[in-house]
Amino acid sequence: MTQHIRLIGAPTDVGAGTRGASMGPEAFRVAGLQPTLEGHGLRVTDRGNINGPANPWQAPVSGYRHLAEVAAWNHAVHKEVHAALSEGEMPMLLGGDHCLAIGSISAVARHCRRLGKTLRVLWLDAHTDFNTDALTPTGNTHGMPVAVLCGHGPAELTGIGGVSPALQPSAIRQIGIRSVDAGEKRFVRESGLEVFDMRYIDEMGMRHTMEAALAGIDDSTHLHVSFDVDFLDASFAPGVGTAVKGGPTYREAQLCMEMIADTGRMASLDVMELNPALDVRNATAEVALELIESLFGKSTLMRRS
Ligand code: B3U
Ligand code: MN
Ligand code: MN
Repeated sequence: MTQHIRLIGAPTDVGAGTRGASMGPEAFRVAGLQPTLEGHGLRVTDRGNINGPANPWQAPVSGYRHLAEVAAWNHAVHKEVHAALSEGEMPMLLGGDHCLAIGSISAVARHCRRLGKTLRVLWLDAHTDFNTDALTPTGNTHGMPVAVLCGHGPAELTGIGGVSPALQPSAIRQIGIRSVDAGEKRFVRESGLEVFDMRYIDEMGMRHTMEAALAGIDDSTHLHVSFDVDFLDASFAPGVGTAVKGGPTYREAQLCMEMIADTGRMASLDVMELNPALDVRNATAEVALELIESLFGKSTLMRRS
């Protein structure tokens, strides 16, 4: 069956510490996202952009910046992502900053509960995004979505999707991690999140890392990929708000995506944190698009059996 992909743009940087991710969806369109995927035989519908409140650019209040606006955007994302899944299409959320994964993944979790599917989330990121109001050094909610999805955060966010926690830490595998705040690190350890950090990738290689992260996936698994573009090494993907050096190389990132495609189980996707204001001639959008092609099964010659 041909996969039918539904593109959902969420043009906001309301959860970020640097402005510009709000332009991400349009940069992907300019890079040719839809025709490129169609060129691989995929069906793609672009639903345009979700609307939401403007970024008020205020200081944190009780540990959070823009909580009301973040909640409004995430409710809207939840609704659209859930509608796509209910109508049998594969949602591809175009961020927007990574706080929107709260809306997206809570919708995926709700869909999985209804169908009795097992959810596995692959979180490709330089950051663990596991801060809380007490731990965050910034108040930016794009540093918090994983904690919120695991039930740690304000009711305005943990309650999106109706059931909190939306996820157990055991459903998540994080890959590419290289920047974790001090308190956040303790909380990650305590919560038992499975993190394949850059040291793990350096020592074991991307192939072994992905085999470990994808272990246990079967026919009943709904695989969700949350791709924060800052996962990639900043040397070839500079167009992100919080670039961190020492990330996966282009080849490592390609292998990561190819091995996800080989499972045949990816059923929803977020592509987040692209910041065209910091990019160079849309190169980061283009590189992210090349990786998305691999996620959908593009290979140089043919798949190895
Ligand atoms: N951990 C820091 C920085 C950060 C997290 N996610 C992004 N940046 N993109 C924070 O603000 O929580
Ligand atoms: Mn992130
Ligand atoms: Mn990140």
